[in-house]
Amino acid sequence: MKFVTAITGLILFGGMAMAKDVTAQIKVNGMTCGSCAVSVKRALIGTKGVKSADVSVEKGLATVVYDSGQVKEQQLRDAIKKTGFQAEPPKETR
Ligand SMILES: [Cu+2]
Repeated sequence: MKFVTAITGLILFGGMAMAKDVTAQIKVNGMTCGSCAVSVKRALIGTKGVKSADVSVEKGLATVVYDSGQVKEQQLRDAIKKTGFQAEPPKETR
């Protein structure tokens, strides 16, 4: 029984290492009211791998929690761009 428990533990741990939740803060330009934020939020939540999205019009910022094993930050920016708003490129690109 101890052996089985050890194997199960390894499988669970391995799965967790592959699917990593990442929080990204993406600057979004062009939002003017609450419904702008809602459309950005909907686009993000509708993207595969996104766990949650919080969009602030005041800050012009989208805070997205996503599974890095399923979706990349670039795809989140593309989803934002499809709604007609501008997602600023990440600052740390050098
Ligand atoms: Cu609006």
